[in-house]
Amino acid sequence: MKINKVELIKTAYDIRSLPSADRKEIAFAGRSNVGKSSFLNALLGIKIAKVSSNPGKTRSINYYLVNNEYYFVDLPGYGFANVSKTEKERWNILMNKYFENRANLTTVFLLIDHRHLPQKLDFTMVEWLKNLNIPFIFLLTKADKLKKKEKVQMYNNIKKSLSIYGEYLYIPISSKTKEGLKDALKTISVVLGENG
Ligand SMILES: Nc1nc2c(ncn2[C@@H]2O[C@H](COP(=O)(O)OP(=O)(O)OP(=O)(O)O)[C@@H](O)[C@H]2O)c(=O)[nH]1
Ligand SMILES: [Mg+2]
Repeated sequence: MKINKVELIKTAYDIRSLPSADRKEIAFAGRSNVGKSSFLNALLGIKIAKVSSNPGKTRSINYYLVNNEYYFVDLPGYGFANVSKTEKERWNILMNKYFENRANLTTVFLLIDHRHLPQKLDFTMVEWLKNLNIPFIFLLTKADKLKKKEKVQMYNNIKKSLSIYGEYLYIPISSKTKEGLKDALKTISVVLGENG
């Protein structure tokens, strides 16, 4: 799959504002600051998603229409400190409704920082997706920040800690060096049923 065209078509703060589920979509989920928006920008080859070193940049569900054919969805991150109870509740309700209502959702790409073991909320997200029978694939972000040896170690440790849930695909990526972006795009093409 080649990216030819990208448009931000919707910034939704509630479930009613989502575009109709009339085409295949994939979503990018993960802790706040893990690098979801950066990854989308790097993958799509365009600075379209807002990036910030302050966690909690993406609060809305952002819909990108790719090649006039697919929705790539940047989801608001979870797990940043200093967030009010009301805001957490809002996130919970929004995400719950999102995952339960998008019949066209093909796969969730769950981003985890390559440097750290998955945390409590990552496990919660995995359990959530499993319970709803939504397929998911892991992207290990910020791979550029690890030395070769550490990378191998962390890769194995992350995989091991999630093995209680089953066998999954793990793709190390870096939006900075572009490592893994081709692999990620190839996998995206496969889950969307594209050939090539
Ligand atoms: N070194 C390095 N830094 C990265 C990479 N990806 C993202 N970052 C940095 O990490 C910070 C957070 O990136 P974002 O893409 O905004 O993260 P996000 O997951 O969209 O965060 P929320 O919108 O808060 O959920 C920014 O300072 C980025 O520059 C990467 O591959 N390598
Ligand atoms: Mg973001």
